[in-house]
Amino acid sequence: MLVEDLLKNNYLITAPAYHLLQPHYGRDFTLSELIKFVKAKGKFVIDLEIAEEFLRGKGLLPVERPEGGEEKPPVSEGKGAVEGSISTGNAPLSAALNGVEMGDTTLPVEGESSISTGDEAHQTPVEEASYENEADENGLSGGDVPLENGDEVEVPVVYGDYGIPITYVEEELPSAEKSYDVYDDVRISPKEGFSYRAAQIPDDYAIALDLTHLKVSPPKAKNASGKEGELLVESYRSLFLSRVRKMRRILRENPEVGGVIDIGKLGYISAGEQVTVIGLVNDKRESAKGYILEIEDATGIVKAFISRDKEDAGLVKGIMHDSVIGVQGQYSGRGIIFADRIYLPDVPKFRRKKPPLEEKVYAVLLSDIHVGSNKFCEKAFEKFLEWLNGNVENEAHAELVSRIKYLILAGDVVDGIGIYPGQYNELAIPDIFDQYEALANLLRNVPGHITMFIGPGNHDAARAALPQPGFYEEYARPLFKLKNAVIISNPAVIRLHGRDFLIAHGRGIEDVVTEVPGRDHHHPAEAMMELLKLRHLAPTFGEKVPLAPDPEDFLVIESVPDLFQAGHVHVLEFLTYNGVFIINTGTWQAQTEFQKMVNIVPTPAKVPIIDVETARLRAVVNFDQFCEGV
Ligand code: D5M
Ligand code: FE
Ligand code: ZN
Repeated sequence: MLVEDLLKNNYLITAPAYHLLQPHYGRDFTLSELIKFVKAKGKFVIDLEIAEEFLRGKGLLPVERPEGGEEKPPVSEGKGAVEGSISTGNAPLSAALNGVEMGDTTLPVEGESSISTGDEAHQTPVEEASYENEADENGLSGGDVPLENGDEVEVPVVYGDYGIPITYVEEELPSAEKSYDVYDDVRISPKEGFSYRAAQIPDDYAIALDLTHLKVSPPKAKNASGKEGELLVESYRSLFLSRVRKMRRILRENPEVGGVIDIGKLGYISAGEQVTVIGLVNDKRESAKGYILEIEDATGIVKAFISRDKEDAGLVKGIMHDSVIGVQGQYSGRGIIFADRIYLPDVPKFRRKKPPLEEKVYAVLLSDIHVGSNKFCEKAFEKFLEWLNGNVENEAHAELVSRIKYLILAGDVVDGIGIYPGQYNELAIPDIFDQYEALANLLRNVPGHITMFIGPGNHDAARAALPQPGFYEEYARPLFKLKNAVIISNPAVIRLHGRDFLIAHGRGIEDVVTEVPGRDHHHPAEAMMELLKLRHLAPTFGEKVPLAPDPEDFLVIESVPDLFQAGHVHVLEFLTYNGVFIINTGTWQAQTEFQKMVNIVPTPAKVPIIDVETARLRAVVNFDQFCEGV
């Protein structure tokens, strides 16, 4: 059946086109011939015009169409098919492609992601069958629908793929056809004679933090005795206990932190004694004279007061809800500690230098490509690919390109479907499969000696809650098939030639800018520095960033990285904090309507190049002159 075969390949056909083509299908032309023809036209809806052109090309139709000679469906004597109506069964195309979610926000179910693919259209043939029956039973042959009270009203009639009339009472189908480019004709190969030094240098990478095999099934809703929610609460409890345990280990590396006791043992302490506790910050409040923090560990809860005149009171503003800190002070004997010191987990001020490398190698760090968005800077990205292939202006650029050995993509690699209100209107590629196909078509032009590391973000087909173990393979298959790509989790730690690169998409930044005074999304590297001080990628529970109820907290920054990369905010910014190079790598998407509304001003199409040896910035190459809307 032509319709089904086309649907399987994600092509739609209008009723008139169907009636024209079907009699010839399998006899005079094959499916792949038709698809090739339509694909070359950049269309995904086969309408009468395309069908005629196709048949004419095969000599199956007279060259000129007779005046008014439109094919009518042979099925009924009713009105002709509504031209331009797209056959998607009872699901209007806009609904089939639009009102969709990208996975659950908090509790995804294993193997059951609710990502729209436009697949709703695949139901058509089955539903058509039932229309056929209904149509027969009701004796519908035209546009007159008998109502119960005997009145008759005129309603528009649309013919389904099988020529069966379908009565649409409500929504008109969009008549505009959509067509889009998935970059399958973008083919760039290394410039002849260009010599890549990096191709001679052996690969040296390991994924030091890899969550791609993390099991993503959430705890069951009910426990053995049928009680709802208990297992979930238990999971979160073990997540936070894991967080406290890991942070204790980190804090104990600080020689200033000593004599830590469990909060539950404070009862044995006499008033006036010095104590140190480590725990989650449940609550943070300002009082007339200072700040009151509520601290919780596995054994109990205690309040800590720090007076505004203490030096460490300045640290309070950077303490986010549910982060873990240490507090040292005098125990009052009545459930309160008068704090002298506050310890953030933080990173040590100085780091031991790593042994030098024999040769310079570079890594390109990117994020938020947003392929599929109509604001994706495709031209700039293609220019960047050409540059990677040795089309450079001068020797300085040639040196950069020649030594690039790694390319890291930190999430939001495609724009996804149904991510924010009104996104559909800003999609150039309204299909998640095609978005990944398009991305892979671009990335296959990255020279083979460059290893790509690709991780997910909140726009990707992946678990929405953090951490994100990777992409759902069934949607992002083209990425998995790229020969020189390694799929990484969000977060991940990539060890390049002995240097640790912590890679995260960076949603935690959202909570920093809402919770920490003085931080905003125009300065994402500063917000990342706050996360690094707290040694956590997204500490706050229950605000903007959904955290998965995994039994272990993988968002703790357990070992001090040499470099910390995130994206998400779409603004390129970098700084060095206590020897860690922090960089937000911007985007390849020009400002969207939504971002205009919330005053986010992106800095698209900038390519930061990292010297792996020093884990510092070597250069930023700018392609934004090729990005429209900047
Ligand atoms: O995020 C792109 C930018 O938009 C980033 O700065 C976060 C911001 N953003 C994303 N969602 C929201 C909501 N709901 N409110 C305010 N700001 C938001 P991206 O992940 O690429 O959409
Ligand atoms: Fe993004
Ligand atoms: Zn994002």
